[in-house]
Amino acid sequence: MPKRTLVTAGLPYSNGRLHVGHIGGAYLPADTYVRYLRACGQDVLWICGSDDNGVAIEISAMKEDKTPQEVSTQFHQRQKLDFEGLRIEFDVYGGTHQPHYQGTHEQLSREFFGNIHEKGYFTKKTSKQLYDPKADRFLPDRYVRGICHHCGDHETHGDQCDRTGAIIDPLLLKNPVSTITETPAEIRETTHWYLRLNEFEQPLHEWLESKRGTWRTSVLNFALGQIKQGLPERAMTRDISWGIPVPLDDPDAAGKVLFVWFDAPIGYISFTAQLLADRGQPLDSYRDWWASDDSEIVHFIGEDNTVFHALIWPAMLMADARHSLPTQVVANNFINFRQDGQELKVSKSSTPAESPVWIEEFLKRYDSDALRYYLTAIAPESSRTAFDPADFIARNNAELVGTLGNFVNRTLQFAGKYFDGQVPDPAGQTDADRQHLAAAGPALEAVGQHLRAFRFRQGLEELMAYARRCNEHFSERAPWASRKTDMTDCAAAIATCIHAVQVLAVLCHPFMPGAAEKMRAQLAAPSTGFNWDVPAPLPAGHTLGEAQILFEKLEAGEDFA
Ligand code: B3M
Repeated sequence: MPKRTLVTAGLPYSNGRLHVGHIGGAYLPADTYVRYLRACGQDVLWICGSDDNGVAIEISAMKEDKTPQEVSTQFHQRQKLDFEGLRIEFDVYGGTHQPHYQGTHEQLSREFFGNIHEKGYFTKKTSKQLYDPKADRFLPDRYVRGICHHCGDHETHGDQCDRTGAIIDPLLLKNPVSTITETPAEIRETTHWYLRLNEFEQPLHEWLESKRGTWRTSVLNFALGQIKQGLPERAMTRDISWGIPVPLDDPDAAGKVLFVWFDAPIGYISFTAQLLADRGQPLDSYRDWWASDDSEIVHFIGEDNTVFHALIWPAMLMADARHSLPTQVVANNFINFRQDGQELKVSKSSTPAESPVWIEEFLKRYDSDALRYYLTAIAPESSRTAFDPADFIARNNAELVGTLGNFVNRTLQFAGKYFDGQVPDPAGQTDADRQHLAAAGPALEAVGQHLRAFRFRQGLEELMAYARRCNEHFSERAPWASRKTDMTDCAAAIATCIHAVQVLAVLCHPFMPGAAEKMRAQLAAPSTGFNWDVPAPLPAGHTLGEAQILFEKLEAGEDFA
């Protein structure tokens, strides 16, 4: 039985467009992983969707003079198109407040909250909170900013330290200011339901320790470090109007909603449930994925989401006790944008709207595989990296066009020109040919090993190392010379290289699905999906497809603003 794996990537807030940093940090590695697992014959579900509730969407709506529903639907649709353009192909792209998903999402979120409440893990507490007297409302999370009480030397929002990701107690912020009216915040009393995270310190510690050797140390060190400092209780309800009403029959709950970080991860489950229901399966069949020892759950996230996926979400799952804990949390660092020697954060306010760092803009000018390649090559797996336009163009031209594309092109052009577009007879294969053929299996194994261990960058390097060997083999075998002296030898060399193109199509598929498909079309190979195995060589006499350019050469100094 192939293993079942459920893969998720952090649900993007539906209040902005996606940029290269989002993609390289979570969605692309996850999509690459999914494609690889499927090529290995595994049963996979790939789940994502928009995070539509909460403060961030409410603030955007306020600023844009729209309703939260309008804002979230607009960006939900935009993000969906961006993902499709990049060939990031989820099984479902739900949305916590999108009509088709909202019902199931709300139902499961209410059940979660109700269950944890019944088990007594919440403390109902009236406490002091920051309040904006001008806007006449409380200021949870990103509604307030002030000087970070951990670092003491920079401004941050009321949910977490923008620099280290640590949990913030908004009451400890120095000089807190409302982000709605920019007036100083006051302190007033309000009632909320707090999850006593401290009760899960021990089980979380044991669980995290059991992940040593399989999880990235950065994730473990961060999470274990937080436990060491002590996990504060966290309010799981909020004084805002956009979200899921607190499902309690208690007058103090009136007008309050669930904390967005309470319901958002439940979105992973509710979108799974909705997907399976849409496929005609019973609603609770999601439990085969979420509550079964045969299923693994892998979360891909950006670094700032670590505290939620490695501590708070697992604590919720432990409290609820009806679902499995994540098998793996793969957190990547941020990708900045390098311009004129400076590293900048991509942001709505400072990055020009037409800059190709926004995916919508990128796709108007460039091919998605070029971006998939570059973002994997600079994947921020152990530290922050930067998207550098000059480097993007240079690597596209040298590596994709000059190495990979060049090998595929020269091989297929040669077969087209001198062998009537057919696979030539391999009978005269030499030891060098046989050695090259024998390198295919180890190349697949090496790339696969890296992907299984979430080392996407090294996986891609192995692929390129194989592509370079292919090019060298072509050059060493010099078919342009043997064509004039020894046609049997020439035929064997080209047959060997055509087989290497077949192998490259398999290797490329997780990273650059478009290029892989183009290679297969040029080979006119039977379309049986991509299997992570050395493909059977196309037989001599097989008619190849039309040769076409795999990757476009880009001009230096293109229009990255
Ligand atoms: N929307 C945060 C973010 O986009 C949040 C992720 C939710 S994952 C359950 O960074």
